[in-house]
Amino acid sequence: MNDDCKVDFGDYSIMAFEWQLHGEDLEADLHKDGTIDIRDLAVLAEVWLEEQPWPPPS
Ligand SMILES: [Ca+2]
Repeated sequence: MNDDCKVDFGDYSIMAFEWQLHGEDLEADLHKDGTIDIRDLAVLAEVWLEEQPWPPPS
């Protein structure tokens, strides 16, 4: 989320800041539904501490 190609506490803090917010331009809306909730946290947990381009290449 913070564009350093690594999933760590920098990203977690962005999610925590946006937690339970609603909107279209939320950085932490990984499960694209316009809300920051447990589904986005699940996506973050899946890639925790991985280093890769984000979004992943399709
Ligand atoms: Ca979401």
